[in-house]
Amino acid sequence: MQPFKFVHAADLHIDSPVVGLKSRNDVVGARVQEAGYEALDNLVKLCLKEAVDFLLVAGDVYDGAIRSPRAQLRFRDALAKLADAGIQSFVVHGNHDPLNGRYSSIRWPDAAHFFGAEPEWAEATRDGESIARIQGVSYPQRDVTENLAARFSEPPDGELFSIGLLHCNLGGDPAHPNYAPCTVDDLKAKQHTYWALGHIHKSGVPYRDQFTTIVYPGNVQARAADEPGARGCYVVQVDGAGVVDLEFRALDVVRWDVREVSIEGLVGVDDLRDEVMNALEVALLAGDGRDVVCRLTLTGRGPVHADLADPVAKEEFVDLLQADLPMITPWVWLERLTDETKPDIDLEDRAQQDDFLGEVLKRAGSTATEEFQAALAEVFSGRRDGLEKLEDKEISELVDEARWYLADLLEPDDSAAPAA
Ligand SMILES: [Mn+2]
Repeated sequence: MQPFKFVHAADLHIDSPVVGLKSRNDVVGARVQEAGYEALDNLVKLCLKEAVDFLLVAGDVYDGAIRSPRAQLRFRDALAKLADAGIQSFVVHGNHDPLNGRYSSIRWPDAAHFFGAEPEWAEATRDGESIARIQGVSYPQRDVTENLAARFSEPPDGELFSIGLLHCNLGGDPAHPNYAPCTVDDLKAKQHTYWALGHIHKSGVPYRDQFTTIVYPGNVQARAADEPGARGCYVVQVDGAGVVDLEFRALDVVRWDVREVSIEGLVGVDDLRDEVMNALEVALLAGDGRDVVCRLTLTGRGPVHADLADPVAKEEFVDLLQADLPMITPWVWLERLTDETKPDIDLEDRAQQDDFLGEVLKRAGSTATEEFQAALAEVFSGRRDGLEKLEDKEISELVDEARWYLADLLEPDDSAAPAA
């Protein structure tokens, strides 16, 4: 067996609309919109620089069922650049870009292989000699609930390294649509040495032993705050004995960052501004030279809680911070500031005080959940659609929220009271 090298990517989501970025900044909007294309360029550059033998793309090349000519041409040009350098590409389509979507008529390079709706074999070659065997399948339509892995076949012989290329939800991850669900055992049974998967946007190696390596590279560019951290692909080196070496490589150009800032110990809004700006600076450094979009959540309790209690005042504060950000590449943008702070009160201490609020907090804190269950029985009697009985844990959370709300409302101290 000859040693060889390939890149495994997936979920390019070319032409993905910018989700969840309420950007009031042209620089950020334009950059984020272009980011997917730049990540694709980075993928091509990486393949060329590493002089790999081939590229695998495990589905969701395009974001929408209606593919824009621009998206298809950019992808065609990417594969053509690789073809010019003698690099083959093998592509399957997933739930975002199934075969029954609208495609423009395009001449694809001969070195680009697209798999159809039935699992079929293709061969990767170098100088006319076969180096690996790839079996892949594309989604005929979006909703593929069948276990597509079951339709794969075992390699005809052990002479060539064999790879399965599949867009699927391994292990039925509830965080992702359950398309082509399958298990590690389903995949192992097919005896491919490497499973190049797509669909789950977070990179990882769900299974690995000396016979089988199963890999999700994740998406190449994050699309929203629920996709924080590095995004990229794997460079896979296979030695003469068929041993697999994996290396993750970041391709993203705009990094999403999610972090918390505690207001504990902060006295005034000037302190708060400094603290938020510090957190943004740390996020920028973590981006390693990339532009960064950051979502911050304020936590803890302290006097500045009262400064942000009014939603309008909070938005104005965010506007001010955003206006102060120097938008020079690499920049960091504050996408959202979520306020989960609590008033400057120790609830348990406060409950001990001998006044009205103390009495309310004591009563609410000591009431057993059964009493709340009884009081709520009427509401949750099943007469109203969609209302299910609350768990004890949910009741405790609601009681806790109510106690904080009452403390905020009834505390005579100016610093903790909401604006009148
Ligand atoms: Mn998908």
